[in-house]
Amino acid sequence: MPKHVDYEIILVDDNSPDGTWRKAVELLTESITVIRRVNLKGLSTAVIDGIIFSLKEYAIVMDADLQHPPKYIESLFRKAVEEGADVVIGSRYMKGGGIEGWSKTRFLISKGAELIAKLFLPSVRGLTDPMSGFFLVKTKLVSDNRKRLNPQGFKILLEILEHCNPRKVVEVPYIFKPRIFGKSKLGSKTIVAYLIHVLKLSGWRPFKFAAVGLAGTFVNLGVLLFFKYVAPLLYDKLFILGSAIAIEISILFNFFIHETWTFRERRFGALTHRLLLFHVSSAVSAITQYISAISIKYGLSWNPLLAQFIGIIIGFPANYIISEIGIWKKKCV
Ligand SMILES: Nc1nc2c(ncn2[C@@H]2O[C@H](COP(=O)(O)OP(=O)(O)O)[C@@H](O)[C@H]2O)c(=O)[nH]1
Ligand SMILES: [Mg+2]
Repeated sequence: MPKHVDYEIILVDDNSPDGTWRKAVELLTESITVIRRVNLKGLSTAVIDGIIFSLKEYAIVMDADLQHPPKYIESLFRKAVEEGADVVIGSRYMKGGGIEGWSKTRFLISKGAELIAKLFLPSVRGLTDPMSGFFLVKTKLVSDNRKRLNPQGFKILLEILEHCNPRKVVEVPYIFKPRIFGKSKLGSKTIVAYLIHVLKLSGWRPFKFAAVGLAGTFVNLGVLLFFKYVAPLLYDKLFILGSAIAIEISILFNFFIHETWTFRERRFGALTHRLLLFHVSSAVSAITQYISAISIKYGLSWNPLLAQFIGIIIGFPANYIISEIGIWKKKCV
């Protein structure tokens, strides 16, 4: 640490069977604290407990196995002071950063996880390494928002970014060192837990979106049935027009529900702009709905179920991805 900086080291150990806490206690000095937890396990709660224990202004979170080299502590700290940042992330993926000793598979898993986080969580989109475990945070930000945090799994930084509303987040590069002893905890269980964690952080938005899409399909069918019995002209002679109207009504219905429910806190910019883009994003679904309506009506060689199926397989992801990253892409504050 730079000489003038007042610091402490807090080690949070969950009663490791190898006796880590006992070894650490032997090293105790005034600036070292060892927290031994016997009833709780898990990296994320350990990180939060360590941060909240400290009365200092900033906390730097780092792995205990030196894969996060201590030599970068100074650059994290300096950046926080210079930029007045609430969070400074040690990034492996920005210029100057890197990873030593990872297999291709491990790299791909990490990148895939990052992509998923960026699709579902707008607060992490501008960052190069939101999955980092090496970061600085203002301790007050975490203690003030402790109730909103649901620390599970390994990715506590995502939780802090999404729930603590940091005003300024910046990154500095670092090189992640290879693991020397033992085995990584990363396995299929960790990956599934991660996916559930990100979905939860997103407020289960993809499921809400799918539910609205399903409701929209029923609206479409409902309008067609309405025409059949109440305005038969639009069903018999002018079916193409009738079907187009039914599709437009279902698009408007979906848009309205997304505006007021699915993406309620993300109505950023002009409504007309969002509405126009939503029509574009619905194009694939709309075309397949149109084909299936026509094939039901005229009994064409097109199987209406097949048309609907294609609509769901291609149309839904297109509709959803454009909505997430193009239409309701920002929280409006
Ligand atoms: N207190 C606590 N620390 C943990 C727990 N699981 C992992 N850690 C720490 O988290 C850091 C990262 O874990 P590690 O297995 O090295 O992950 P990897 O480097 O990404 O494979 C290490 O320093 C561990 O000591 C836990 O359940 N409790
Ligand atoms: Mg490690």
